[in-house]
Amino acid sequence: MKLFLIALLLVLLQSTPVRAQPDLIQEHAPYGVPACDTDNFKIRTAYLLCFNDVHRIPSWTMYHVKPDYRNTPERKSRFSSFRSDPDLANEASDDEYVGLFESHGYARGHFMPYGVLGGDRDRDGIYAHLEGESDPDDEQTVFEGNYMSNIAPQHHSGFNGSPGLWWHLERWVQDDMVQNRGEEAHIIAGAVMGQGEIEVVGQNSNISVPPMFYKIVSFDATNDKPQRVLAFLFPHQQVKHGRIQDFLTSVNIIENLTGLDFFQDIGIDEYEDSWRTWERWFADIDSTHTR
Ligand SMILES: [Ca+2]
Ligand SMILES: [Ca+2]
Repeated sequence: MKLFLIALLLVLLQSTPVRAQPDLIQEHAPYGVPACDTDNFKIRTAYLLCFNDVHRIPSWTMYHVKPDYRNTPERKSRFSSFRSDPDLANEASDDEYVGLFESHGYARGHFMPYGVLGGDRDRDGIYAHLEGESDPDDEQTVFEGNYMSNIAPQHHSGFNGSPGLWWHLERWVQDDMVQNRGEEAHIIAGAVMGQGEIEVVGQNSNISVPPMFYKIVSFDATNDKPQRVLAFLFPHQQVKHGRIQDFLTSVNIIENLTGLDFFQDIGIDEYEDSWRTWERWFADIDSTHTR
């Protein structure tokens, strides 16, 4: 018995520490988690997911962005393939998106973006790499970001791809603010489904196309700046018309449209138009993504 316990202890000491789920919730959603059915709520290393099994797309994802997470492996071969989600049954398959680009101009749009799936998340000094030594745990973190449950149809030319609004906002956050300026952010990326008729696509016409998307970006307080929250609400555009900051609104309006309650655990002014925050803290920052 004693030998068995010693052997067990040795095995435990050697195995890679897996981060506990409460730690991941605290990392990705320090201001509170909006409501989600238990079966559709998934905790991943790089993000939290609330999946919508009726529409077969995410309702929302929440994720922390910091400079180390920009160290994503090159998006090729095993890192570029979309994967089915082993923890959900009703997400769309990669095959169901085949032909949608040609027929509708729809890409497979990540909610939690590929560009911030990297990093040495288990702090063992090894990263996920396409070639050479590669950390299997950090690889798994990237694979989870490519699960089809993190994907919805998005217009490629005006929205998901360059120079679309979704693309510009992702790049502005991850390149200009996080990578170049060293900021950290907590982001909620989600879909607004609305009350009217919703476009459906796919061989069985059962993948919904959201009419609007939102992103609430909360930059963490720094030595000389307070927490700064920006709430973006984007119509799902076929052609980009307007700059990302032209689509700022209040957190409250997004709560109203989605029925969700964000920032439950802190007192921020959810009624304030986040354009004011933009003017005060971001308008002077020169960026190709805000022109
Ligand atoms: Ca590692
Ligand atoms: Ca709230």
